[in-house]
Amino acid sequence: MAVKSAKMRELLRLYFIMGSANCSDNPEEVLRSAIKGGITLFQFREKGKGCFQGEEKLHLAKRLQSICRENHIPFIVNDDIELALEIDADGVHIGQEDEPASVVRKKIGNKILGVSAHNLGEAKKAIDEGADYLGIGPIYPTSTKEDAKAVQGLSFIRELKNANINIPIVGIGGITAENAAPIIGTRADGVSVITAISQADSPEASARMLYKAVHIEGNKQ
Ligand code: 3NM
Repeated sequence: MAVKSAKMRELLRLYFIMGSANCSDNPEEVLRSAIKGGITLFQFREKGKGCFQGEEKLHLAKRLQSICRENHIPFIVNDDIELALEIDADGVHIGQEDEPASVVRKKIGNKILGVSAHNLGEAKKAIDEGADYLGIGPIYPTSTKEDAKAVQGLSFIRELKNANINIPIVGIGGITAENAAPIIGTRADGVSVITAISQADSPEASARMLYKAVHIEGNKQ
């Protein structure tokens, strides 16, 4: 673990994930707008149809990273450890198909390490191998991730809590301001969102509504 859990929990509150394929508008404008609306963490996830590769990907990453830096929002890179190291990102997020978390932890030192987990075995392994937080999903149906697993609702978050697993966790998949509250109600630390912000007419307004939804629910606890 590289970050104190309390700090990690705060950062996970409203975690915006995006790459060029998720935006109909200019990604830099979308990110600036989302930051104004209150996102707490950002992940660069350059995947999907027509996504950038090589130099183009590197340039977009650097532009988005500098917007995050200006606004003190930590910048996480999805999957691409080499890119994260090259631009000195604040962390990486990996799935189960990527290199083992233990190998990634060695490569990135004390940067933030997030791991997607879908069952107790994967969760325990990720924790043992040095994850700072777990991504849990898909909570609701999503069409953003082509190879998403079956929708799990809140059942796996409850299972983790019942097993006394207390690593910071964030829900993902089909989350909007309307359906975010139950996830926080299950004591997840936050929500991660692509479409509800990246495709909104106003990313700022959408982020603000999500921020309110998670805070109102969080304050009840
Ligand atoms: N990971 P949206 S679901 C990137 O289940 C990702 O691990 C998932 O996008 C998982 O907010 C997902 O548009 C897509 O539904 C989330």
